[in-house]
Amino acid sequence: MIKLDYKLYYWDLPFRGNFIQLMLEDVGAHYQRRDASEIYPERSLKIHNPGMAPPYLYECKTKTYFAQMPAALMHLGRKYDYLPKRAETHTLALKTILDCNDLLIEISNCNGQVMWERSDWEGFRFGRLPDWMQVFEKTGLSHGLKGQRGFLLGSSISVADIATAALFGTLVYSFPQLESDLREHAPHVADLCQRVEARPTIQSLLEKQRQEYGRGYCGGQIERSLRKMIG
Ligand SMILES: N[C@@H](CCC(=O)N[C@@H](CS)C(=O)NCC(=O)O)C(=O)O
Repeated sequence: MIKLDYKLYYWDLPFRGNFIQLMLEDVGAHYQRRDASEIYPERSLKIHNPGMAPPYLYECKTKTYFAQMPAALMHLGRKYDYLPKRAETHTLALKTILDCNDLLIEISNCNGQVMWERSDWEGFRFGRLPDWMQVFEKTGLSHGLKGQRGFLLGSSISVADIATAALFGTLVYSFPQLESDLREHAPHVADLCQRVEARPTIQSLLEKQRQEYGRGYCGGQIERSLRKMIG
């Protein structure tokens, strides 16, 4: 029997869980995906290193849990050498993951606390969303993305590329109407997401997931509200 390296606790949806899962796939870790309800909410305060909400990453060797998606991804980045070496780009890797998480909060209207209204959605889609896309595009262009080559922060893959693909690759798969927005405002990032999604283990995971979850994104009423706006 293969010894497990990690367990990832999340829901049957890509949203925040895929940031960690794409990374686990790309580094070839042995892991299981488990339902978030095994921890959340009853055990959230009882685990070692308690955390408020899924995703939770459990590291088998150290019997340690990590909540907060950016923290879990940085932990894996350090362990598997997926962090840029220079101080600036190392910090930008964390900044990119935090940008992704901010954008998830914005898209889901504060993790689903408020449903989208038409005027707010249009302000977001035609204002902040293009600005966010350009933040990633400009970061890539000044650090390593070129034509069909390169990565967001240099010549080798880092956690920033995994996070960028988990963000925009998932978004445009779940909402194909947003693909032209990404192409218009961040063409190199759109290509980068395709290249990351085509990496062999990531590709086979995504094929399986997409058969299983369809175009599901963050679930619940907030996904219905998003679909009403975009559709
Ligand atoms: N900042 C946290 C946010 C976690 C979060 O909002 N998780 C969602 C699923 S993506 C959830 O289940 N929230 C329930 C809650 O906050 O009680 C992270 O980045 O991991």
